[in-house]
Amino acid sequence: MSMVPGSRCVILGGGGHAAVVIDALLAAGTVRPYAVLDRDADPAGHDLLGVPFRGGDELLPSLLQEGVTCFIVGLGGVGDNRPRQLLYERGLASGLTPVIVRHPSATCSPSARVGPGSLLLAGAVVNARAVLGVNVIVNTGAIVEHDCILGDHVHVATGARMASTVCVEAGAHVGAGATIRQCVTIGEGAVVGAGAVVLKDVEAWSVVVGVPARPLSVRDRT
Ligand code: JB2
Repeated sequence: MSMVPGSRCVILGGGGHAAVVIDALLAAGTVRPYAVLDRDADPAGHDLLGVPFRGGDELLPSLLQEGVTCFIVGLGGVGDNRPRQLLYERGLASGLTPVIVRHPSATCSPSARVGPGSLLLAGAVVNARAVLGVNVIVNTGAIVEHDCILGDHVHVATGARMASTVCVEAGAHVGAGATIRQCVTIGEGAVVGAGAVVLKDVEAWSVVVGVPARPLSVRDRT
């Protein structure tokens, strides 16, 4: 989704991941990071990399009045992508447009499709014909090879690598430095532990760890 350069953008969440997102936005020089909303922030006079904290998500309507037109989910997390999904839905419900963020050092094939609100952070690679849903994170230095399909709200963490034609279903998390063999499916809501090497399909809502990856536990879906 292309935005008018300089459009005022609010970042939802104000921790470490949000700082990385603001860096990427400033480097890309497209939309303008205008305000940060954070559940726990003390808004008085504080900022994140020069972007002022304003308060909690209940301020979204008043930011619209100030001319904010777009949003980015700045919440990251390790494992559970449901809080990110809820924030994305909150941003949409407020009438704002989700922005695609692409750090200038990220490589994205012209034949790839990237959904609204997705983030391609520094050094990420998204190769030919890959398809990314909405609110996906391809974090720093992660590689999504050709013909991979990533569902909505998936997070591919720092340095993870997926060979070609991998399918990662909605809400799943691929941990930092993990490697996924070609043609493997990672089921909905599943978590792949950091550094795991996944050689076969992973059941939905399960957690796998190790080399080669083996089931560790089953997640609560609620
Ligand atoms: O519903 C929310 C909400 N829930 C938590 N709305 C808003 N607006 N903000 C929310 N937050 C805020 O997100 C918390 O109050 C906190 O300030 C921030 C999360 O910051 P933290 O640094 O704990 O996590 P992160 O999500 O920025 O980063 C995690 O994920 C990254 C991918 C960490 O694990 C990082 O190490 C990791 N690189």
